[in-house]
Amino acid sequence: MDTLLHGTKNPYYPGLPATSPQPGRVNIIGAGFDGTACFRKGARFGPAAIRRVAEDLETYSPYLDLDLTEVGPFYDLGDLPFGASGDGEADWLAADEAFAVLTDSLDLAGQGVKFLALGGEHSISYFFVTKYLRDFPDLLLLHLDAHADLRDGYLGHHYSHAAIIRRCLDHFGPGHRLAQFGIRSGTREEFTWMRENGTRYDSLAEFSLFVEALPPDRPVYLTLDLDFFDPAFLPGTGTPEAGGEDFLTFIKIVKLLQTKKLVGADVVELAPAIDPTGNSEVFAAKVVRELILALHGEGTGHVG
Ligand SMILES: [Mn+2]
Repeated sequence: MDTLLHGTKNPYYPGLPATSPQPGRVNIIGAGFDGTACFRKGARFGPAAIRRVAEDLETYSPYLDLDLTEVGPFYDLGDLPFGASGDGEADWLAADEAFAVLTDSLDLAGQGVKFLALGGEHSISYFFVTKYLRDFPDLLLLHLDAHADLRDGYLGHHYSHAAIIRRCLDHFGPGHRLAQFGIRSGTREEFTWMRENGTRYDSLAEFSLFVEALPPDRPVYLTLDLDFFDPAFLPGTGTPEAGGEDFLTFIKIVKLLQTKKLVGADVVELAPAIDPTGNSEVFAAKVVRELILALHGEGTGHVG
């Protein structure tokens, strides 16, 4: 069985096409899916939009003082194949299975395989997060999002994008931890749960202190829902929420993560057609560039 759809253009010079995950390297993988989206669909076109506009971005980040052409090769695995039955859950499970076929024999921790997934609605993070939880018994899951995503299923979908953090928690072991920032929408029950479990950080100052205090060898996975950003900056997302963060706040967080052991990340919920100006996809591609660079650290507190 062919696990990946190939033929996509390289997103970034000098990103290289690959048919299997490359050890010790950043591996980009697209997961274009919006089968459980409840409000406005279109996230299935996110990966293609990011790849298209990324070709026109500078490869140098003045924020991190790193250049994509200098940090060593990284790879693009193409897109995960979702089913085409029209049954959201069945189609999603097909991609979950494809990712399992691709990675079941890998030990992400031992082999240093790093994934950077491009969504797609937030439910696709489940494929990656559950694998990371298996391979890193002390994983910290960092969740940047407008929404708590802690519902126990939503509108009939067990694996709904509105329930995705809850579905990841199903796989948490005693050494795993969740930390959330940017959350400004959810039910009273979700907010009570976050308060009781101490997962939600209310201010950037508080959240920064938490990240700064992490041991440099603590593995961190970042799941970034682009509606973390204020819709004034990034309107091209299915469920926008006023009162969000800006790009420079994100950069402050990335600079902290650069000194930590960032082992994987996903960037989800870009729905390019919702923003006819095209600014949202360019914004998202810039976010992705910063994360590729931040992922190039060796987990020792240094980069390069
Ligand atoms: Mn969200």
